Amino acid sequence: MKVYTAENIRNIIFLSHYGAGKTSITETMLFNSGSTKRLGNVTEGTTVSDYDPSEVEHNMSVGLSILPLEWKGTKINLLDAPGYADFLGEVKSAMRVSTGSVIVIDAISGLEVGTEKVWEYTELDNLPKLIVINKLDRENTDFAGSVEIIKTKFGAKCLPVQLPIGVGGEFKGIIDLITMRGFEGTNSTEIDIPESLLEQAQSFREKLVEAAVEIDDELVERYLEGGDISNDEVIMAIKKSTKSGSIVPIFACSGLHNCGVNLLLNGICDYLPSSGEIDVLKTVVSGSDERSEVTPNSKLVGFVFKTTADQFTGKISYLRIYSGSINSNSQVWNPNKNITERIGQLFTLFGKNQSSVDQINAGDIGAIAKLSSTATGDTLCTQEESVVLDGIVFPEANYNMAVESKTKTDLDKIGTVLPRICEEDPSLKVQRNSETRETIMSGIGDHHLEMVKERIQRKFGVGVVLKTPKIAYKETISITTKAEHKHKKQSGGHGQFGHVLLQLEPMPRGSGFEFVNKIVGGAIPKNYIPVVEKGVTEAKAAGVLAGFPVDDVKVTLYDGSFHPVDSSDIAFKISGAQALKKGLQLGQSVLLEPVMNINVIVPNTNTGDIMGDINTKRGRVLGMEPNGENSVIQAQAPYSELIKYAIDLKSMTQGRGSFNIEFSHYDEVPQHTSKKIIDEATVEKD
Ligand SMILES: Nc1nc2c(ncn2[C@@H]2O[C@H](COP(=O)(O)OP(=O)(O)OP(=O)(O)O)[C@@H](O)[C@H]2O)c(=O)[nH]1
Ligand SMILES: [Mg+2]
Repeated sequence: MKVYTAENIRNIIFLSHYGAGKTSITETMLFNSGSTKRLGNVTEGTTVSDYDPSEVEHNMSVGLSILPLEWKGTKINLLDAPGYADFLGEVKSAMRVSTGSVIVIDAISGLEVGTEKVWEYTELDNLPKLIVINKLDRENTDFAGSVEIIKTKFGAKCLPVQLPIGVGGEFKGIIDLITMRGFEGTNSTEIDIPESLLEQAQSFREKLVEAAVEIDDELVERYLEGGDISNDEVIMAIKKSTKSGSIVPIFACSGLHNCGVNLLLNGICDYLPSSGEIDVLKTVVSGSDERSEVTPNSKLVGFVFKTTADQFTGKISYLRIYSGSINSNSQVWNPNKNITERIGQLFTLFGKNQSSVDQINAGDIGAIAKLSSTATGDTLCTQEESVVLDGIVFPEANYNMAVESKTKTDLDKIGTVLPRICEEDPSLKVQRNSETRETIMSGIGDHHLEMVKERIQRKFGVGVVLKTPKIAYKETISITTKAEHKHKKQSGGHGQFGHVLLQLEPMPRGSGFEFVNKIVGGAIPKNYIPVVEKGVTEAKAAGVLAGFPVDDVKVTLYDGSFHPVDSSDIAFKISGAQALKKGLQLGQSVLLEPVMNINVIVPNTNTGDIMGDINTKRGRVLGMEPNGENSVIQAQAPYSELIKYAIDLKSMTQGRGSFNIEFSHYDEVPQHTSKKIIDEATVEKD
């Protein structure tokens, strides 16, 4: 591929609800542009983009693919991201480096939750966008009807720049509303507009031109005076409006049947900005809080937006260059890590294939092999002009599962594999829970973690099982009590003697466990006191109800006795432990459970259901704040009820809701729930 300057490079992300046809359209684009010689197919698992075995197996995209092609003197890096909500991390990575987006809408399913979501993301990021209504080859599609639905939802700024010729099986071509010409078949052979569609085309064109001229005072004036406006002027006006967000052009196509795809490529070149037109960056100057504007110049500014790792190729960092260029066998500065990175081999990417290159230039996307410390979200630049670009905001990883290796031999490997998997996927977190002694893997949803599990197996040959995480229950007492234990044995020779009296007091939640010595007058010799304490603290690791650790209890050693010959460390340790156990029995032990704070963001129409559901989860709604179309509900609920909340919320809101969660405090488990937990724990122990 020849070398392009930023003005002629477009990084275009394809976005949609899952299954709308992003991969099929991008595959057809690659074929039509001559990038591939064979047209692949999602259902057969033969596309360039869905190359990963998980993608082939499930017939869906899981990871982001970079698919460069050349079209009419422009290099377009197509960024095909997955539509399934669990893989939102990949979408966020790709959006961060895109200059424009194409939102794909399935002509049959129409607007879906995923469509609304990706629309919101592009609005938040001010990312210029086109819409394409896909699958127009399917029976019972209605382009004009779909346009009306889109306008109702997203506003009158969504305007067709095309009309389809024919419906369903008869869908044969496209009318371009700028040139008012028809284009038929795979090769877009130019034809006259069919007579039957002429009036409709004229009416749509009028609306389009009227909206487009708005961006330019001189054009509006001329338009109102009935003057001529050339096609190039209309295109320029639509382009400006698309960049500012005042128009979102709507296209028509069938990705699978290769109809309208070439015109969509033209549209990307005509209406979406290039890297050269959009790359002014607000960045943080390293070492200060100061933000400055960086315009592309000869100094390198690059951004790592994705990292992959496998045991054969090692680590690959996907990089977008904003300014200057990067060369193989050079050194660059990583201001996030404050280190110099050695650049070895550079690549361009094409799905799973990598081709070596010596240089990646401003505006373009490529990859670097084997960087030592650079992670996703880091900037690479020169040390002299060091700037830090904003990182990527990844979605909350709040669906948790405990991860264990399938076999003992894999146990050692898992410790090295999990950090590498996390490096590849910043929307995944792995943490050790010291209380339950489990490794907890947190992701966006169940599919996300299942895919991670598959990847660990396939890439690293390590079998893992995912389990519902254990809850870190605790035990405490409800009343102050006293307990005594005398450990006395006389079995010939040396005997054993230890005798302690303890007072156990309940303490406020969150106080922890305290041991106090109040022995006066040598009832127990000084050297045995630490041993009693040891016995008590060891015994508190497993309470009497169900073996959970004891907390929020103050234990006072206030009396005891000893034997001048038979007393020993072990005898006092046993006495301490046993006295504590008796005290816990007498102190009316209860279970404590972790309670979480959650903030749930849901559409206003869902708030009633969500609050009702929180109540059934033994939760408490603390407040609700409306925020536009959504509301934020603040609540508290026991963690045990929230383990699958990511999935519950998804089904209650059809995927529109989101939430964050954090530990708040421990609280007493109600009687009936407590009995269930104790029974289960006893069964597990047996
Ligand atoms: N009839 C028809 N089917 C299509 C068209 N485009 C895609 N499909 C089918 O729709 C299904 C999903 O297509 P994909 O291209 O995988 O959609 P996607 O948006 O990439 O899906 P995700 O990556 O999972 O979000 C596949 O079975 C395709 O064959 C089209 O234009 N017409
Ligand atoms: Mg796909």
